[in-house]
Amino acid sequence: MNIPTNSLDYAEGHGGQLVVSALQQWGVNEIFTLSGGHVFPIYDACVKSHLPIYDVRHEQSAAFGAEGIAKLLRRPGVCVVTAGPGVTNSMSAIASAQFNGSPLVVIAGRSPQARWGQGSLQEIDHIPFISPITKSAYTATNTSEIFPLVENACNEAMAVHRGPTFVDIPIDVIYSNGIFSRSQIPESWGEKVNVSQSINAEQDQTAIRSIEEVARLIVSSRKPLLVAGGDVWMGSAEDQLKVLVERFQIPTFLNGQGRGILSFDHPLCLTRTRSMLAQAELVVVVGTPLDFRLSFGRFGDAQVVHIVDHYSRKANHLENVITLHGDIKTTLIQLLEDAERYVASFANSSLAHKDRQDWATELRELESKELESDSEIDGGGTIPIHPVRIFRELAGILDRDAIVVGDGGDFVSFAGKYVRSYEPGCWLDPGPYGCLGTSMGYLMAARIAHPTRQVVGVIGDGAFGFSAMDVDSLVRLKLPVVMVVGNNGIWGLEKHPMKALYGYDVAADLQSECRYDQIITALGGAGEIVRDPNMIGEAITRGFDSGVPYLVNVITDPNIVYPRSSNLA
Ligand SMILES: Cc1ncc(C[n+]2csc(CCOP(=O)(O)OP(=O)(O)O)c2C)c(N)n1
Ligand SMILES: [Mg+2]
Repeated sequence: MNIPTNSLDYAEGHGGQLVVSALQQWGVNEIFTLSGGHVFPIYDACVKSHLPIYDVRHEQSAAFGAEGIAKLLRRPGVCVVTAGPGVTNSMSAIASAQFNGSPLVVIAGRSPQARWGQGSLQEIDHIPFISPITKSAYTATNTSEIFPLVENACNEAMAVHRGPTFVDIPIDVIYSNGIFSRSQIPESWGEKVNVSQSINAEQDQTAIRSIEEVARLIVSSRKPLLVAGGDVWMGSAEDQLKVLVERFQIPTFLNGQGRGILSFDHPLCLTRTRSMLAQAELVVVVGTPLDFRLSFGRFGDAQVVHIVDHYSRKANHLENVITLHGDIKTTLIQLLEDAERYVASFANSSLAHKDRQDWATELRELESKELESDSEIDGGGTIPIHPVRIFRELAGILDRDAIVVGDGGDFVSFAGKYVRSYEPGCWLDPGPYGCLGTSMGYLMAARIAHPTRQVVGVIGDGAFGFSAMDVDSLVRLKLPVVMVVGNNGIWGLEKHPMKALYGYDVAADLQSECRYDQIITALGGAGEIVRDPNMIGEAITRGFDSGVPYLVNVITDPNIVYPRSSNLA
């Protein structure tokens, strides 16, 4: 969905009503918030329009919740925060949304315009510090600007390359009445209110020429590999991607929101053999940056092709990469057409070539061997539990459309490797900004977006602490989810590297065997502690059956280190 579902030419009311009318054009069906008098009129409008309000215990969860909705439903996710600290508390989540290309729309209160500079409560100019982490950040200086600014924020957030946008509204402006009339937008508002902007970037002409070249490479390469990421999902291009890899039999890795575009059991889906990227002749990377997760785009001698949704996503640190930019779905459709033409006109395409078939077979066999060794890795019945054992148990319990939220260090790296994704839009990780504390917001979003599916969080004990109080919101708002905490009693991803570097570590220990399950019980949910690996499965099943937020506190072995090969810095 790349256009507003319902475009209004006229709206009137107090500032809150103008905000909500503008949001509803995009099918926005909820807001996440933490209370503040600066934004009461928005609540009033939500109540009158029957728009659900999800109120949380820390603005980080409001912003992550809204970002989660944006990622799962591919439309603007909206949080409403109060002036000053409400905004500063949201900033890590806004920065995460920028890294993830998520259409997060942040509407904030602001101290009164009429008294600006006189020292009102929470008076701070948000725009200078919010601008660098958003696509646009504006202040509504009169009530009639509110509707077009909020509309613009949604359009801009959804336009490629997607990302967060921000509007703040002074308290004296939002409490006043105003009208919006599309035919009467003053030209003097300029780019601030550009309601006629095009939503999608034009397909670039030079890109169209390069598409032919890439098609030729795909057809003629004897050792191709493909990597697809979140912008394929966000650009609704998952079907085209699947057709491309199936038609041209390209073994494929998926990362971030791209997971599940090929199901885990698809013969072309690879999860364990990333090191083979360095052996490929051609690596096509679609809809994900060439960052630390992909060895900064350096794959041995492979020719690298990078397909991105906007020219700003080009990897400027690399040379000799062929970059195609423009709407990903359109690019893939064109690529498919050109590749078919190339196959038809050149009998010597390598599609049927033995080398190419051997390559696919080699990868498949390697992948199968790695998968078979899972049961050796997870330590079987060892106590304390090996974290990988948890994912073996989960694999037997989760439905194919279950939503898995990951928040933590090593525990989430294990999750990334061992969780099986079968459908797109079922995996929420923090993304390349790597911010701990996403889980409660993302879990709320998952439950709201998909009320009947299994929703499970896999959360490090350290990560859990960042948003633990928002278990209260899950309970209060009746959003049942299962949280599996990998409790190794340490900040694992920091403790082990520090020890390796210095021979000792500091500031990396947490309480051993802390009863996180009792926190959730105290807050009105339920939970249990698990020390025996044979009890993990039953405990998780009890969680799904409980109908309340449920925490399975699994005591894991602090000596297990995730075997990390990627260079984080
Ligand atoms: C907000 C934030 N603070 C600090 C970090 C640095 N950091 C990355 S992983 C990690 C450890 C996470 O510990 P835990 O959630 O218990 O997972 P474990 O590594 O122990 O499995 C830390 C502190 C971060 N990524 N984000
Ligand atoms: Mg830990």
